[in-house]
Amino acid sequence: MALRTSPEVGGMGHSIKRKEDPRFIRGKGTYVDDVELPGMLYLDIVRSPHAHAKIKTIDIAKAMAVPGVLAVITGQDLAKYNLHWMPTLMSDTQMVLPVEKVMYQAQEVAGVLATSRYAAADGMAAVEVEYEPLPVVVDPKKALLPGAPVLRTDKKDKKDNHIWHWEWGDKAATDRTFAEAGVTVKQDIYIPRIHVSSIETCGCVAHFDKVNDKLTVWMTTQAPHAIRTVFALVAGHVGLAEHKIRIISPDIGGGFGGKVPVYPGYVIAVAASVLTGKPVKWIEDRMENLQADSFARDYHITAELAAKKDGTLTGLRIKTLADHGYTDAAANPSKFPAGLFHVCTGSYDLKAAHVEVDGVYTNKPPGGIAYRCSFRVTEAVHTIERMVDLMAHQLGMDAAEFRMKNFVKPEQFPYRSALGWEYDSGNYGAALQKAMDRVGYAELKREQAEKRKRGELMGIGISSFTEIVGAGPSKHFDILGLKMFDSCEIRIHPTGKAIARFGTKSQGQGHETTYAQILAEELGIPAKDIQVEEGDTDTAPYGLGTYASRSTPVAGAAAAMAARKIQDKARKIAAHLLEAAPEDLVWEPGKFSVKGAPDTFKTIQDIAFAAYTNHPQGMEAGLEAVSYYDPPNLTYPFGSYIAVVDIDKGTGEVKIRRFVAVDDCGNIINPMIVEGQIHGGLTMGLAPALYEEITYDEIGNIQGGSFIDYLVPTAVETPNWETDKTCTPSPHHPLGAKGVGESATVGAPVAIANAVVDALWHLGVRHVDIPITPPKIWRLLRDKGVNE
Ligand code: MCN
Ligand code: CUN
Repeated sequence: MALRTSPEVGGMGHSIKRKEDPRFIRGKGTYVDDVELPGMLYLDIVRSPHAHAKIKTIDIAKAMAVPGVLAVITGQDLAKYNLHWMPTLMSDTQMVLPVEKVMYQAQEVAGVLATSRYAAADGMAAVEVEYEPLPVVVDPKKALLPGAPVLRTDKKDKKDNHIWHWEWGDKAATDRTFAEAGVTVKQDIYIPRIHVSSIETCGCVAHFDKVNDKLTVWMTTQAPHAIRTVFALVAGHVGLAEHKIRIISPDIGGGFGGKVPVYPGYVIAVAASVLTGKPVKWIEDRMENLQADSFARDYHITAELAAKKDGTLTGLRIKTLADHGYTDAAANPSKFPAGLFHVCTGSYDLKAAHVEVDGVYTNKPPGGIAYRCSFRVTEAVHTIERMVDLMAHQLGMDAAEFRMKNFVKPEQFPYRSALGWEYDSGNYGAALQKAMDRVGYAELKREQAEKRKRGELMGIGISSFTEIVGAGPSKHFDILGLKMFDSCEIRIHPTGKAIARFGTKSQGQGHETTYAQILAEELGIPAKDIQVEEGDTDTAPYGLGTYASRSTPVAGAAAAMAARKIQDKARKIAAHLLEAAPEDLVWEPGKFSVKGAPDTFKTIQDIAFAAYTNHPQGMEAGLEAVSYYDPPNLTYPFGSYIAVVDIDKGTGEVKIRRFVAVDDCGNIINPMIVEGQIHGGLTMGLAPALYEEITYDEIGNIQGGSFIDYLVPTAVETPNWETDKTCTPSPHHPLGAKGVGESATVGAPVAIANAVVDALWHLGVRHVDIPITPPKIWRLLRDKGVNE
């Protein structure tokens, strides 16, 4: 993309430094825990040691005797106001605090309110709860067997643990592709439970001002407006109306999807503040965050892929069990209980496909949030890229050549996938070719063949993923009925400086910089003169928030549209000032000049001043605009990643020697920020590929509930990422941009998994589930007789 603005203006394409960083790197950010209010109380939470148990008694006497402890809040207390249950984003129900039984280990059992954080913790430890253990259901397959204990006894008519069945696609046509196929492959794939590990845990400060009847909540949320509406809907009956609720998301230390849901802690803090009239702070500790907040993935997939003998792919069939824990609290668009999993035909031109997913209850914390992933696209990409690789190897074809043969071709865009998505634009072959050139693909293949002769284990793995971001068009996308538009409101001040407010909320992505750059591009006002604000529901226009890489596709588009409204008005003011007809003016970023007389012009700053001092009679004063943007389609960024791995035969350790990532997110606003997004995303993709997993033992004890055994990669484990890009603009986005915040996390794990299988294929290995740990590979090698 050619640059249209100077570095001083800093429009699109300039790697200007992040405006928020001077604050962050000096430790001067304001996070929730930095909020201190006079008379503030502290909340700590008693949690269950059992995965499934009746609560017989809760004895608070000893806790109340702890100096500083003011109250212990139980489910019984909340039940008086009918606040002991709350709705989830998927219209299921979730306990705020239990009355009868607990459903997973680390579930909230009671809240302890005290005058200091320490007193709250001591009080928490002194609450005595007597439990009666109940049979625990951990395995979703067993949960569906007849005779399995029914978990949701709160639901009157529920006789099993099945939540929903969902299917999509043409079953008959898909079955036909399999009946007529020359080759088919079938594979069970488990995508394990993982958890985001943001630097900042979740928390809030709730302050109910009894004088003004107004509730203000500073909270770690990615979606402040939606949360305000949910609070109003849930607590309307106790007098909390929406105009009396103000949600403020201050600086956030990483969201990654984990800060989309409403957690019981927030609600208990709000209830405590409403009851006491005092501000109440609740901040999770690291283990609470890891053990009790919503989880991601946990998909048990069986996939089948069909092709002709010549290697032309034809059909895809998938059956999946989705482990949702004890409640379906997934953060998906309402219409799609399995998120956007049905983008699983990926980058390939398939004739037909059919997907089935069944949601299941187990005694685990709620699952189904998207860990840096647009609603299950990671699961979809992992499945199709694993299957395509399997098919290529099965046919004895080169994995890159096989992909090239089956890609949706550039001339097919806009392309309607077998499962009904309309991909906006793409050039998959170009991205893969670039990655192959960069990594030296042919040379690596030769090296691999030689090493194999010597008994060394080396693998090359490809992932040519298609992402789907920017939810979404109101026709299909809503959350609890709220359409997934987003917004931007711009006010230009008389001196030509501006403030712009958005319905999204940055958690580290750099919105203060990149939104200002969009406006600089559209208006020619330097990015440094534009203040960007998000996250305060009293001031920002309504929007659905930041997740699923939707900020650029949706709110970024709103910014462009609002700026164009301003430009329209500015043209009229300029015409008035220049005594010319509006249509005789030419715009270039920052000024209007008279056609044919480029020296006769007015700058946007002149125009802004005139909007308040000398506007045309009959025109309203001021220079501001708002846009609520309903995207006509999603955006489909894509990329090709190539991982080169060496496997240590003695230890089973996988070493990533090279990793080349070619990404395409259309036109780029800030190349440095995009590069940072991809670097971070790749490391977050490495994490589940090799390290991160949460499992449970047979009685529901969490394994991996602390950083001792939940392995988050550090700089030491992280290879040198080699990044590159292609640029295929989105045809429908006003700036030609696509989202990019999650691409790398979506695309990376399966490149590594494919590389490992490639290294072991000649030994008869067809698949390895992630995380690919040394013991897993060591055992495989032992079974194949490679080591002793
Ligand atoms: N960008 C750009 N040009 C493009 C696309 C994006 O310059 N063509 C810039 C954007 O302007 C923005 C950043 O890249 O500054 C990410 O933009 P986008 O892809 O629109 O994603 P969002 O801003 O909506 O961010 C959400 C995405 C998600 S869903 C997760 S999860 C994630 C991610 O961003 N969480 C993050 N990246 C994160 N980065 C940080 N530091 N912290 C998180 O919690
Ligand atoms: Cu999908 S994790 Mo991000 O959508 O906040």
